[in-house]
Amino acid sequence: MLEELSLLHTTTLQELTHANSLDELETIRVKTLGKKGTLTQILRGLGQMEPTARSVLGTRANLFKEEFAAALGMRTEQLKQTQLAKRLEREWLDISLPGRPRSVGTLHPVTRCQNEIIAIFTAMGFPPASGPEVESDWHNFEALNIPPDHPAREMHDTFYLPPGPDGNKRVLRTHTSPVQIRVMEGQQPPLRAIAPGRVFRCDSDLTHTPMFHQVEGFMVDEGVHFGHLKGLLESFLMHFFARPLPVRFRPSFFPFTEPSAEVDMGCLFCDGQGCRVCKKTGWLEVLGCGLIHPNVLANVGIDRERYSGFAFGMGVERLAMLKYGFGDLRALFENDVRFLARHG
Ligand code: 2U9
Repeated sequence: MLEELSLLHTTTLQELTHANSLDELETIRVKTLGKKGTLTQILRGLGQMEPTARSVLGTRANLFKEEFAAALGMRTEQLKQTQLAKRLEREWLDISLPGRPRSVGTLHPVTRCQNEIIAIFTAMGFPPASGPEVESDWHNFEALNIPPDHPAREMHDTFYLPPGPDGNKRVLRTHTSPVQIRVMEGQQPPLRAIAPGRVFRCDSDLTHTPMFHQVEGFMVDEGVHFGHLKGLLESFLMHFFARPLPVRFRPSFFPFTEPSAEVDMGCLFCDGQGCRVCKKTGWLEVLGCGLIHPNVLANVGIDRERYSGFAFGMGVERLAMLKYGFGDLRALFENDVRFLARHG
């Protein structure tokens, strides 16, 4: 029996040393100390033995039991450590790596420009007004001193629509001027407003799109003159392009203003020296303006003898192209997110 115990002692401790998993350790524990385990049976058999042999074998068997428990504990701890080390190796994470940025949407460059224009004029006392995109012939043409046979109606290349329920002619507005007619029809001077929004012209080539954005504006009061208009527009351009700029007014013609002018500013790309963008002139055309034609004031029931006013208009796409420095109008309508993110 002593030899059996000695052999069991040697093999069991060897098995513990060579075991490579916690499952294997459990198998060895059950095999040795489980209900029917080898050592359990030896310990159980002690009762039937005669006292001297029992004492010798009992002492040895109990020593083995303690040794086994200690060795099992140690090996369990070793294997747990190894397992943890392997897991850490497998699951390591470099927390110093930069995170993956989320792509965030931006405003369309035209919207952004329009918002900036609105902010500048609002700060100068011209709040935004809005009106319908489908307009009556009266608001889009007649009231603005553009009679039925006037060549400006062809110049505008209008999208004509079938008449409305009231039988009146309808068009997609060719400018935002009708918004200002509606403001004037509803109130008496002093009046100030801007009209930002989409306009439509039956025109499509490299420099024209059938839909584009305008911001127009006007003021009507006693004693309003061209000097007020010049001061306002010069101030607007310097705020919008965020730099001092030479500005000049050239005589022009619009049916709804008299006198009328086109506004040029010093070329941003060559500082007025002459380049491809300004076609060697040193100037860029950016606005149209004038004093409101007395016929227009009379059309909306404003006393043309007592009051005078000015009005101006600009194309937002054109201003966006100049501000962000890109040459192709189509970039604004292709919706390539790389372009939009750069200028958004
Ligand atoms: C009322 C009376 C007069 C608005 C004006 C312009 C001159 C002008 C163009 C700029 C580039 C149109 O987008 S564009 O093609 N606009 O040159 N607009 S005066 O005059 C008005 C408006 C409303 C009642």
